[in-house]
Amino acid sequence: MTEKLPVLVTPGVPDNLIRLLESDFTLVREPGPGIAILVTTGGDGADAAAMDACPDLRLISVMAVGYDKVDVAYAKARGIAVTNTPDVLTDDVADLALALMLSVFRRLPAQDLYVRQGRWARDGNPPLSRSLSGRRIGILGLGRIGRAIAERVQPIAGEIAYYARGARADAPWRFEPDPVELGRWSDVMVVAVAGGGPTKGLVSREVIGALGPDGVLVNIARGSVVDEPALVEALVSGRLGGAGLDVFADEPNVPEALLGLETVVLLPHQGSATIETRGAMAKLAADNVIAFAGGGPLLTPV
Ligand code: 8YV
Repeated sequence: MTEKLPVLVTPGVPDNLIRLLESDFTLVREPGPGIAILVTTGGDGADAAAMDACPDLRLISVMAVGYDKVDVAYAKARGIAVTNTPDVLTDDVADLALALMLSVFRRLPAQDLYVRQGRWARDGNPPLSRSLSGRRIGILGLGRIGRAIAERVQPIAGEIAYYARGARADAPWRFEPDPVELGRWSDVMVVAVAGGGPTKGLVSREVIGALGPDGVLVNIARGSVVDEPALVEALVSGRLGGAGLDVFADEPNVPEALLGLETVVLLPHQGSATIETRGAMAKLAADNVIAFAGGGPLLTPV
């Protein structure tokens, strides 16, 4: 009987992915020689030290579309392939971006609490909220997820514009090469760029200021893309009208000053967190491992 290949799995790897691998591979939790495959998540990643702890590493399979916590340059220098799980989560993440826009403008969490606390019967109708329909929507990043968000919001938006590293010839929306100008133009800015060094702090204090007291920021990408201290200051002072945040700079820690703001909707990184999508992500991450072990082409190399 051929010996099962060892696969190093990081602590964040969920049970559904473990179950897909455990019958064909020997899953291990400690690094060491002889381990050619590492399975990780977007949150766990794999840095140079993790790769060096496995001198025989040849594949890193990431169960996430965002691989900003994987040192890809070091992996490539070491001849280690990296795969992620794009496409299978696009719809859920884009759905949640729309849900966050509606939640902030219509104050859905505060309205729900108003009813649950008996205040409707005691105090009458709550304060009016604001319309999302007809607004100017700025999409920061027009990759698969940014494009899916634009397509979802188009039927209700007034106008859509986007920022990207370059204009997209097939995009029917206005291209704005300056994130600050996009912020100035937008009623809502949706952050949809990939995380990592090139986009760190892209939503700067200046961009936040340009969005202004009637502007709303929605972030379903990575906390690292936003100057979080500047965001908190602007929300607390009212210099930014509101925010819908699914990601944060130091998850699971959320700035204390945000917890009491009714202008902010806070989610615990739920973009892809549905039974259906996490199942599809786990299968794709496992299929990359199985393809590698079988000597075949990888399904989704980065
Ligand atoms: C992951 C995500 O679940 O795919 C991504 O990039 O952000 C989520 O789908 C998250 O990275 C947790 O590992």
